[in-house]
Amino acid sequence: MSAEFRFKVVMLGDGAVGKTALTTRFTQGKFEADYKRTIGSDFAIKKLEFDDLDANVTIQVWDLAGQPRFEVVRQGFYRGARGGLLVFDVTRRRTFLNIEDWKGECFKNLGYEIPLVVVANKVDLADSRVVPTSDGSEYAKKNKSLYVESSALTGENVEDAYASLCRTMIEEALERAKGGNH
Ligand code: G3D
Ligand code: MG
Repeated sequence: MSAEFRFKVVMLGDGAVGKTALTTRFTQGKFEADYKRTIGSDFAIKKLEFDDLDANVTIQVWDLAGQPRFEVVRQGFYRGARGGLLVFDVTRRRTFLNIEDWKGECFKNLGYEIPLVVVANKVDLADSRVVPTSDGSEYAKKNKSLYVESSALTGENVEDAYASLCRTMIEEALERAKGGNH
């Protein structure tokens, strides 16, 4: 029998970097508005199978709608998260510089660190790209994070971003089961 895992994953990053587009693409259009929309966040569900690990994973992807004014929304958004996508837009350097703040807010709210994948999104816009691969991958390496270059528009590497994060989350869950923290 395969092992079953359930993980909450949070989408982090500035407005318009493609968090919702990535989530929608990954969950194949089954992005269901939830009652939480009224207070500023939504989640969508997707299942992935990892035959080599004999594992089935249910991923609950949480996406903040805009910039909620209330701290309590943020707390609920982060609560219980086991992984995150730190998304920036390769055509806007500011969004790359801001991922550090998103990471900080996430860890502060949770009170513990979670695996993150740095996602350089909109690589289809090659002509207006200003953040090169070297900058993104160096940041990810320094933060012991995975690095993926994606396009929610073409679908390039979208599933890969979530799937590679899943592998790390599975490893961490197995560590916890052996008697680690959280
Ligand atoms: P957000 O959820 O992070 O705020 P969205 O961002 O997913 O709403 O995306 C913001 C805009 O960027 C949208 O355009 C969306 O279509 C576009 N976008 C998202 N990902 C990509 C991508 O990989 N490539 C390109 N070319 N565009 C992308 P609109 O015009 O609808 O505001
Ligand atoms: Mg959005």
